[in-house]
Amino acid sequence: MVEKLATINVPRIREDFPILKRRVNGKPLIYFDNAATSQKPIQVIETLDKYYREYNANIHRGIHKLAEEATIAHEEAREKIAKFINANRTEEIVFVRNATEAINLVAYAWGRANIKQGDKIVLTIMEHHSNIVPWQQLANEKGAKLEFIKIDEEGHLRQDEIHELIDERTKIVCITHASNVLGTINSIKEITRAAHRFGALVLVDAAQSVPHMRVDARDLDCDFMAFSGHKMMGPTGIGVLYGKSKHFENMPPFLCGGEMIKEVHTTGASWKDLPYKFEAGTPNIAGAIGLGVAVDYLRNVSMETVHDHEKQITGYALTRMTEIDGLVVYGPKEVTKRVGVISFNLGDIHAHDLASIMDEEGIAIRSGHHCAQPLMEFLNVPAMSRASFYIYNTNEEVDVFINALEKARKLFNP
Ligand code: C6P
Repeated sequence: MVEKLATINVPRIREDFPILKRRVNGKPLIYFDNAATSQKPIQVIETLDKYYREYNANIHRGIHKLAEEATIAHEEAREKIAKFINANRTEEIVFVRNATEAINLVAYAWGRANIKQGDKIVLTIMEHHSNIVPWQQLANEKGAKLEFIKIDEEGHLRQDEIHELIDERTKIVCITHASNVLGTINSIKEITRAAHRFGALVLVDAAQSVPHMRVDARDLDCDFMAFSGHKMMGPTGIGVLYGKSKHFENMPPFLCGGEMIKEVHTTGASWKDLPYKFEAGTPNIAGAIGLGVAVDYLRNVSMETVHDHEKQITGYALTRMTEIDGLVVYGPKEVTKRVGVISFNLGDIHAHDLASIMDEEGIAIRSGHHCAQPLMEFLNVPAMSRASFYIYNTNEEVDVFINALEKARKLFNP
């Protein structure tokens, strides 16, 4: 457990992240690829180590001591996550591998049972591929139609399209809470109000919001919410699907096999109660327990503090980036309207070349289409570079990054 931090103490927080002591290409590592995956605090690393050293066992079936300890720790993690996003009930939290699997679960289990020919699925143009392709597959299979809410010049969803596209034929609206490219924070409550008026459900892709700001599933009133543990200081291979229990209860299972059944006969089978109906096979036990500790860590810092720090560093970086000639930043200008993700291009330098130059300086950024090709097509941009921040990043690191950008600019445009 970390001590409660009244205000953010970044040097103290950095001590919890052993990887931040690394040097890359002879330079101190500057990790600005947090939207891809975050680094892990020692509390999470030690939790995984302790689990495998001291109480590794399969859960929900063993009578022995180790099985009992592992089961308790796994279910405590579920409770922590339910509280963290203010779910109504613990059984509304289903453990999956990642946000991608969570969305696929809904598209297969809810989608196959509820979508018919002629129905509409409304997405937005800023969705990650994980929140597009499962719906394309479903729509192809059922003869349903996909429609995309587009964005204005600043990267905000177009109000007119929200109200035009969500209509009586809409069965589900699938929307990212925060864009992994533009950083835009979408107004989910407005979407849920618009969708529920027509009896449509709302799935929120919260992969880029839950790690960085307070997210209250009950307040948003969304029907489903998907996020990944690895982007919020937890281990890889563990993610969460939140769903209102009334929907989960009426949905058929997604994957079938052990752990999710009540009884099996040669003639058929019956399902366990929620949430186990959706958790077939041996789960990622260590991953779930590790994610619970990541949630403890974030709660101790406080999500308000996390968000405030990221707003501060994003604002500082945006201001300093205006000093670089030929640098174009995408997404909202106002720092309160975005998470700590800044996508950009610098003159004619290809995003991958820029990322390589940054790497030489020990700076990890991402480049490419960021798994958002429809957005890239809409903006008519082949690729972007992206810096994304977390609570352990500092303004001093931003200064090093700005110097490296200026160096790259001079290299390509002497
Ligand atoms: N975005 C990025 O660098 P998974 O891979 O299932 O943990 O997360 C998928 C996903 C879904 N939605 C959004 C908004 C995301 O940003 C991501 C992951 C990473 O932007 C990897 S492409």
